[in-house]
Amino acid sequence: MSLGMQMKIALVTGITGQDGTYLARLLLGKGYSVYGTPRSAEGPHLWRLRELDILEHPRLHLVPGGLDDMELLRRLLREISPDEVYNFAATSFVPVTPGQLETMTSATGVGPLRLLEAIRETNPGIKFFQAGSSEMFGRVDTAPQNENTPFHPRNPYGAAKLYAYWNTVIYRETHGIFACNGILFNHESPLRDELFVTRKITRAFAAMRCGSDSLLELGNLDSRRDWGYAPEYMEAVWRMMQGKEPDCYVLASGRTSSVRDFVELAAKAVDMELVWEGIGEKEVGRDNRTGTVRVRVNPAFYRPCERVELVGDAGKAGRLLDWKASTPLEDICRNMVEMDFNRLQKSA
Ligand code: NDP
Ligand code: GDR
Repeated sequence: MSLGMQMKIALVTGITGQDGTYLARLLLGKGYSVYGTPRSAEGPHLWRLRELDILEHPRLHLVPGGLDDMELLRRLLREISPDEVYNFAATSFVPVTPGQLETMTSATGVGPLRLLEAIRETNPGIKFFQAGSSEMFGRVDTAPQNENTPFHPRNPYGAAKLYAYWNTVIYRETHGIFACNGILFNHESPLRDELFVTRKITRAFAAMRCGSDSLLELGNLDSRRDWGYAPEYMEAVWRMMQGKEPDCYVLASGRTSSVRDFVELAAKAVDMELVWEGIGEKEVGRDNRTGTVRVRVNPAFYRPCERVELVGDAGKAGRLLDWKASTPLEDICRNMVEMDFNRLQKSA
């Protein structure tokens, strides 16, 4: 950093998650002081920060706290005095059980509103980023989807994200806050939680490569997603916050693949050729060389009202942020399998 240039300060909520960790690394690399609010300052959920080797970084500060305490948020903003706030904290797994409804709504929906209000009260000059989702589009009539596509969420998670999206717009238009919405399509990486389908798959195939005879059980194999690479999406998020005007951007790869395609890529990454047999709930994936069944369908993982196809048009991010998703899905998948393989080797 050149002399005389002031070091920027960022607050990242959800810093222990996939995106929070990659964004923290990116910001530290740019000379920021980064504050994160993990729900607790110790424990196994710090593994991502450890794996990227930034947990002990002298400019990374972890201040325990959630998004449900307004007083804490006000105090944090006053004490940290950030230039930029990035909100990634959320219950991010879409199928929410009845017991999680209140927590999900509070973290994913109301949390961002609390943050915006705390910003307005303490210093409306603080910039704000909200991590919105393609799940806000839900049922669509047109493809690909862009910033002008109407929203029609199909699950409470999508509705909670939409509530946060509108509050971000409201605080921008009504209170003049530099508040940006990202509409993020799926983005994956070796830091993805194992609940999500890509990591569930790469971990299973890495284990098979280590000699495990486990069977991978999945829901709808024909479900399609627009899958990109998480670190690239964080670069776009940062660029949004450096723009002249606050705005809303779709971040997407513009291509879709099925869960079945992703399984085949993971199998290929461990030099296995899978052959599919049977249909519907009876479908299985067999290792062509040994004849062993490696994948089978389990309806317990089916989702209600699954959208047929969401695919994003990131043309605006291309034009205004000079950004595009460029890592091929095959490379993302191979990278994830290899990291899972290395982790398993290490822990053995
Ligand atoms: P992760 O699930 O990996 O991370 C979520 C983060 O939120 C974790 O740090 C978690 O903390 C925190 N969190 C969870 N519940 C709460 C709560 N009740 N109160 C406070 N913090 C909480 O998600 P990603 O990194 O993948 O996603 C980041 C954000 O982007 C999320 O808001 C997600 O909804 C959104 N998004 C993600 C997409 C993707 O494809 N990855 C696509 C579109 C949107 P802890 O470690 O304590 O559990
Ligand atoms: P998604 O991600 O719901 O798109 O949300 P997930 O990886 O959970 O599901 C993707 C697709 O795979 C199908 N699927 C399975 N999914 C899981 N988790 N487990 C399975 O066994 C399985 N079998 C098939 C699902 O039906 C679905 O179609 C992610 C999250 O990061 C959200 O926070 C974010 O908002 C959206 O992406 C965009």
